[in-house]
Amino acid sequence: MAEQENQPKDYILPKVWRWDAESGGEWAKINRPIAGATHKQTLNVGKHPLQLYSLATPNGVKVTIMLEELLALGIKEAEYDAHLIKITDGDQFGSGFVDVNPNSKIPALLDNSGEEPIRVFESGAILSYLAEKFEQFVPKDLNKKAETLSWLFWQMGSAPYLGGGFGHFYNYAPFKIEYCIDRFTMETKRQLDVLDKRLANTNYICGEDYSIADIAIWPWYGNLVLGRLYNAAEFLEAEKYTHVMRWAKMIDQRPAVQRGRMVNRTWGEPHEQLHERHDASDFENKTQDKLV
Ligand SMILES: N[C@@H](CCC(=O)N[C@@H](CS)C(=O)NCC(=O)O)C(=O)O
Repeated sequence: MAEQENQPKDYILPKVWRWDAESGGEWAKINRPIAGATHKQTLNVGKHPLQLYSLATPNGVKVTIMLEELLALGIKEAEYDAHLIKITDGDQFGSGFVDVNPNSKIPALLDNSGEEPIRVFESGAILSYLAEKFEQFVPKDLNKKAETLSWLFWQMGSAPYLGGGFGHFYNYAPFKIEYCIDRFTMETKRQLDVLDKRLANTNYICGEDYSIADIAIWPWYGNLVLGRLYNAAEFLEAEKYTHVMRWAKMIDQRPAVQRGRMVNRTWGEPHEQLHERHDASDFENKTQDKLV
């Protein structure tokens, strides 16, 4: 009986779709067809100029890597508080969070350094905002900037096929549907090949310089080939994308990347989990192995 419940049911398309049954799967409880806040919940605000509300998913990690890279350059104005948003508990639907991101998804950033707070949502917009604000990791030259922004937007347009498509049907869906897995595996492998062909000719995504394009792409495609995402490296034959693998390993060595991966992480090894970051010393003193 349990086995039967785990199979796709015959589906008769209704005239109008109604939200009357849970779709099943790990994310079913937080998925809703309507936007807006479900409850009042003010956000905590720390002492630093930048307030980040996030979780260490690939989209969240893009921003913590960027901030740690900026701090590694000695830019003190990039100091930040990273507050944990537990998306499985529905924190993204709290009224304070929705004020910062009406789309109810992490990451969301509040820049309190000026007279008026500036909100920024969408990880690509946050990377672009921070790169422009601090004049780092994006070229000034218009031709080179065009290339960097093209790859940044490539990531923003492509990753939903990897996460929402491949990752969802390969990993999270309550039953395996061959049609969906075939469709999104095909696209994911095509995207890996796009990157592989590019990285056969360049050291980093946009040439010799590390940029926001690498910072955006690595948490998804780097972690995928390193076997950290959906446990799918073997299924996708990740080792065949040799140039992506070389690049993924190179970026994985960066100290700021190693720190960025830990922030707002609530799973994995306790010494790699820093639930909230309010000070640079938190990496030494406040990881989960030190707190328990
Ligand atoms: N395009 C958005 C995607 C953000 C996104 O999908 N965030 C996920 C976690 S990776 C989330 O907050 N999900 C919660 C939900 O869907 O309710 C970005 O890049 O910022």
